[in-house]
Amino acid sequence: MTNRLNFEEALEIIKPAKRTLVLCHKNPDPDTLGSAFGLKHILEYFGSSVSVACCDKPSPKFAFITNGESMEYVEGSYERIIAVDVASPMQLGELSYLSDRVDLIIDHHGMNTRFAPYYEDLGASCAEIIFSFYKELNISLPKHFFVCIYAGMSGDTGGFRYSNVTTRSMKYGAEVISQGIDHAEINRIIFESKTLGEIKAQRLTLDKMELLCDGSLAVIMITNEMKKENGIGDEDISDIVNCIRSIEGVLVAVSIKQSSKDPQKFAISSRANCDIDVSQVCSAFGGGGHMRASGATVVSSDPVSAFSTCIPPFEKAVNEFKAR
Ligand SMILES: [Mn+2]
Repeated sequence: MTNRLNFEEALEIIKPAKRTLVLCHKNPDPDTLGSAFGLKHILEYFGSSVSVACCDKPSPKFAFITNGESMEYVEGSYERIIAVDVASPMQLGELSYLSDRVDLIIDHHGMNTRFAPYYEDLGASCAEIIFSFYKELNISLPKHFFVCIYAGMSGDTGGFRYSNVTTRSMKYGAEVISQGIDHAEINRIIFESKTLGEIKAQRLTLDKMELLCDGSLAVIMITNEMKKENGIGDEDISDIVNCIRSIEGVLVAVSIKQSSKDPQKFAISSRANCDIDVSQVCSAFGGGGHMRASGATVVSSDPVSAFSTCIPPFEKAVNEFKAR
């Protein structure tokens, strides 16, 4: 039995006024946040009361999307749960126990595990889907809705630069900008503003990274000990994979981050600069994502064994690509 919903069916789930919980994926990025808070405007338009929750605290710099809400999950009698930009129960992190109560998944990951009724559209961002709902509904929403949508679209396309950008992305981007939002300021916050902790994490990353496969594979492992020694927190290392990805000649960049809460858990983030399908490597570890941006969590006794579990499959993928 398929639980795939078409556009109209998804809208029919969204419209009734209900107490609603919207769930974001762990390590919340501008797309999951922008999609959730954008959807909140649509739901509120139809008379719903809406809470947005995430297992991880969003970076304070995204307060322009979240309005500074804590997004902590509060137990409540929700009549409807909607997950946005969430590809699998695992991506809900500590809130994954809510996955079997989800009524609707709205997602653009090609690898969604479809753990609940889902509406899927393989556009560049989940925010594009939320914007397509708004267009169909033909309703009037506050300016903040467009701020949320722009943040999501720009976040997942690297400022409308990545290979996932389509003519629809540009068209929607233009429509959103025409609402008079400060798009330059949104891009500055997302891409150019870093906390001191993030800069410290970058320095540590450049210092400790390793180049494998003759410089084609860049790897950084951040252990809890390294975090402590350098005075950096988990919120500071969310983006380090992009820091090593920009090195000339690197085809794939991988970060491995030891969990502060459970030291035997290691979060892998991978990025490809070419047509190496890193989601395939990550799916072997029970993770997934997009072809050029993917992640997984690996359980390992210590950082050294985590490294020797995670890295060889990436080396293999890079070497095979180079041998083509
Ligand atoms: Mn996304």
